[in-house]
Amino acid sequence: MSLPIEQLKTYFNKHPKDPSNKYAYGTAGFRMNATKLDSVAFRVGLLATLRSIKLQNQTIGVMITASHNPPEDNGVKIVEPMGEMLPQAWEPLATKLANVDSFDEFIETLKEIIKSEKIDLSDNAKGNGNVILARDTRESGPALLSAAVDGVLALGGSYKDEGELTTPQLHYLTRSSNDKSFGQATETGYYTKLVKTIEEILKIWSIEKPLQITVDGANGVGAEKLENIKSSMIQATVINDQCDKPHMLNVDCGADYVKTNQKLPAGISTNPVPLKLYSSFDGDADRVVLYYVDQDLKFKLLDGDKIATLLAGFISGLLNQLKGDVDLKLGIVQTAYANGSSTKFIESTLNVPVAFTSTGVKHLHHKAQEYDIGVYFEANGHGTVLFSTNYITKLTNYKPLNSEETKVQKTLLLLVDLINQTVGDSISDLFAVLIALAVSKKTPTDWDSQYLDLPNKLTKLIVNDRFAFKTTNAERQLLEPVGLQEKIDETVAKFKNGRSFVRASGTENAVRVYAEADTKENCELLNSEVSEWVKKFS
Ligand code: G16
Repeated sequence: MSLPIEQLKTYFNKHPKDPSNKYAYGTAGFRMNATKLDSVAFRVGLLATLRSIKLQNQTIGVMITASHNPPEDNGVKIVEPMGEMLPQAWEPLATKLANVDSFDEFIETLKEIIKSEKIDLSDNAKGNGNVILARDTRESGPALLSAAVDGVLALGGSYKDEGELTTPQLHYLTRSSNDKSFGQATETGYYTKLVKTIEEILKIWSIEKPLQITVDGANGVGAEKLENIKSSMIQATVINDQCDKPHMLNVDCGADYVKTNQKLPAGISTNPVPLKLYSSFDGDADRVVLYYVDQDLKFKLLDGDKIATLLAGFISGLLNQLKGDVDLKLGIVQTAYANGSSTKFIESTLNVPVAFTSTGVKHLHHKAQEYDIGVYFEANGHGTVLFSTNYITKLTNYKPLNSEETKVQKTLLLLVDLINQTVGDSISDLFAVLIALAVSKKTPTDWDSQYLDLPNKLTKLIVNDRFAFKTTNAERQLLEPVGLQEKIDETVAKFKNGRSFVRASGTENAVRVYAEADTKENCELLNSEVSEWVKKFS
C-alpha cells in the first residue's frame, strides 16, 4: 500500500489545526485544554497506526486521558505492544506531526517518518495497522476518541474501541492482545487475573479476614472499575464515585489533591475513623496514595515513597527467608520529589540501592528494568514493581527446603501476576499494599513508623514561559534561567535539612517548586523564598 493521499486529505480537513496552537509530546503524551486537542488526537491515531505497521501489525494502544488534570483538560498517549510507553525516539516525530499546519507539510512529515523508520507500506506488509483505544470519563473523551479512530481509518487500519477504561487496563489489554501468556485480552480477563492471584496469596498464608479498604475514586473511571472486583475476600468501599458527573473529576479529591494538599479528600474529611486505612486514586487510576488519621485525628500520608519502601521491604523479607541460592538484584528508582528521609531509609536500613531519574513513568520504568526486582514509585503514587525473566526462572527452578519456603516461593511468583507489569496501576498497587500488610501482619501505623517524612511542600507557579526552565541531574538542578540555581543553592543553605528544586511541569502549564526542611515552618519558608526567586527570573 502507498499513502492514500485523497483519503488522508478528507480526514485531515475534518480535523483542522489552529495554526496558533503549539504542541509537545510531554511527560505523559499530549495534554492540555480539550478544545485544542481534536487535530492532535487524529494525528496520534495515525501515528499509532504507523507504529503498528512498523511492528508487524502488533496491537498498539491509544489512551485518551488527562489523568490528574482538571475536568476541562484532556490528553492522548500511545502505548507500546508490551504495554510500555512510546519510545522516546518517537516523541519528536509525534511532536512534529502534531504541529504541521498545511496538508503538504503533513504529507511531507508522514513520508519522512515512513522513510526514517523504514515502515513497509507495500502489499508485503503484515497489515494496515491495529490499534485499540480507550478513554477516561471526561466529557471530551468520546469526540477525541473518534478523532483518533479517524487517524486509524485514514490509513485503512483496524481498530477496537474499548470505551471507558483505566489507563493501566488499556496497558493490560494492549499487552495481552500481543502476548497471550499475559492474560485474557478482555476487561473481564483483567479482573479475573487479579482476583485469582489475590485469593491464592491469601489462601497460602491462611488469611481468612477479607482485605478491607475505603477508596476515594476521584469521581473518575477507577471508582467504576473497582466496583467490578468481586470476591468474598475483598471488601472495597468506594466513595467519590460519581463518574457520571465529569465536572467533579479530581475536584477536592483524588490522589493528586491528597498528596499536594496533604489533607483528606471530600467524603472522608468530615468524619475520618482513627487508624483506619484509606486510599485515593487519580482520574485514570494509575496513581494511588494511602493515608490514615491518628488518635488525635492528625493526617498521615502514605505516599509513593512509603509504598516503595513497604513493597521493597516485603519482597526482600520474603527472599531472605529462602536459604538456598537466589541471588537477585533489587533496586528502587525515585525522582527528585522523593522525600529525603525515604532515600536515607532505603539506603541505610533496607540496604537497597537507589537510582534517580527525571519525572515521568517512562524514565523510571526503563531504569527499573535494570534490576531483577525494580521497584519504582514517584512520590505522587505513580509506580509499580517490575520482575525480570531471571527472577521468574530462578524462583520457578528453586527447590524449597521446607513448607515455609514453599509458601514464600509461591508468593514471590504470584506477585508477578498481582502487580501490573506494564505501568503503575492504582488497583493492583492497592492490593499489593494490602497483601503486604496482611501477610507481614503490619498495621498502617507500623508501616508509617518505618521512617518519618521530612516536612515538604510542593507548589505551582504560572510563568510566562515554562520551557525557559531547563534542568540537569535528574531534574534536581536548573541550567536555565542562568543564575537561578545559584540563588536556590544560597537559599537552601540557610535551612537545616533543606532541599529545594524547580522544574517545568510536563502536564500542566506551570513550574513546580519543591522544598523540604527540618520543620513545617521552614519548608514553607524555603518554598516561598525559592518561589520569589523563580518569579524574579521569569
Ligand atoms: C503524569 C506522569 C507522571 C508525573 C505526573 C506529573 O502523571 O505520568 O509520571 O509525575 O504526570 O508530571 P509533571 O510534574 O511533569 O506535570 P498523570 O497521573 O497525570 O498521568
